[in-house]
Amino acid sequence: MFDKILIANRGEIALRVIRAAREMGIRTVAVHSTADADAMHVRMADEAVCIGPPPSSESYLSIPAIIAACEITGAQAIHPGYGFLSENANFVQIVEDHDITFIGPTAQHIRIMGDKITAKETMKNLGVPCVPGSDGGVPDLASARKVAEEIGYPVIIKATAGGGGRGMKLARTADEIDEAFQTARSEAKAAFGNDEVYLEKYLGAPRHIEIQVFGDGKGNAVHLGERDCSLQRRHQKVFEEAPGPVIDAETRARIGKVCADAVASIDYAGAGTIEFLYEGGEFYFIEMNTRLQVEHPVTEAIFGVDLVREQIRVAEGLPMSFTQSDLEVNGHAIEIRINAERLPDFAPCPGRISQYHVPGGLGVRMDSALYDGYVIPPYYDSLIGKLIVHGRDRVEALSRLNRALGELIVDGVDTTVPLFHALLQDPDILAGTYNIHWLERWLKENMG
Ligand code: MV4
Repeated sequence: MFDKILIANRGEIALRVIRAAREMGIRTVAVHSTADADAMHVRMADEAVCIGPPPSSESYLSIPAIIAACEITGAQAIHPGYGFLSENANFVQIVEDHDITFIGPTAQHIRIMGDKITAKETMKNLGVPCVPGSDGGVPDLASARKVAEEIGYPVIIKATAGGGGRGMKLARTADEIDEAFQTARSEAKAAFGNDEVYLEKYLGAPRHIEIQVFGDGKGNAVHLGERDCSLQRRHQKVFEEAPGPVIDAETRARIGKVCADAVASIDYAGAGTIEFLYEGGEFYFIEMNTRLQVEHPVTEAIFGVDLVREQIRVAEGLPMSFTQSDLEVNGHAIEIRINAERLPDFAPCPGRISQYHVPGGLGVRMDSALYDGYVIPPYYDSLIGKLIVHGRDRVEALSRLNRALGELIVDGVDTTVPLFHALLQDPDILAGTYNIHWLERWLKENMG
């Protein structure tokens, strides 16, 4: 059993991990940059270690500084949260070489899923349905043309080292393939130092549906249904919900089992998310994330589980505290991401919080590291809070969200809260009839 863990992160996710650890009787070590000396995660942890100057590259991404903080405090394990070092296989390797436990999957699993071609090949071999496309990498223009003709236009060219929307190029017709291929290659080389690309059929109007999986690292795994995260702006999620408005119980059980069986068969450990595009009633695998995700609370709400607690248990070598048959969907949950950004352009808006009031009541959860007088530093991402609501059904969740938003006060900086007041008036949001392009179009028409 761990008696002390270090959290290699900041903000709301650091608090999320501290809370789970404390409920398990585990002491916590916060790490922070000099810009975060007054941050809530530093105050809430049992101990704190300053690991460097404000830029992430010299603090939250500094592997030597984080390992040293572990050694100094005697922390036996590291929880990486999301972002930063959470999907860095080299970091995991170094952590393990220092006899520290990484709370998450193995370096090898992170490496496999980090290379998008290898991830897709692995998933395909495990029976997960994938987007039609090239078998592996596309080495040259002649191959790109050939594959595109075979699968039919439009096609999308993606960098194997990309992911999350980085390094993609669309070719609508054969006229566009040469330029798309060359640009994709050279941009991939510049951005990732790896010019390997692959090709897929371009799906025109899918939804983004992701399946939450969880493994014990010993061949057992479960799924915790899906989240619909189609509402995105520039590949940043804005609004997420579970269950998906268009996924029924039978579909959930079927794709969920495919995903759980796949990760069980590779002895996957901890939380994972298998991302799909969903169009015409079919699932098409695109990527797997090997971390706890920002939007995990909607899954926690409808299944009544604590995913961070389970991550820590599995890292300790314990079994998960539930099996598939224990897991049943209860109601509907929605999360909105509140960013310190100025509308309509979403420009980051750091500064001092002059007044902060958190909504409460039945079915309301606010995950945030804000407090009255807190100064949001300009160095990190602009997520300042997640408001999560849970209701018996989608209609109740939506009215609860509307009610909770009315109670929320975040003064002193501009936030994306007004966007959600507006979205909650929209018939498509109320009906759940949206896809991955809906939000960008809505923003152009309503805030453009
Ligand atoms: C696609 C696609 C259409 N067809 N792949 C963007 C993020 C990355 N995870 C995958 N992405 C896409 N891949 C095929 N074959 C459209 C997107 C896409 C997208 C996906 C999910 C959520 C929002 C999106 C916005 C634009 C494009």
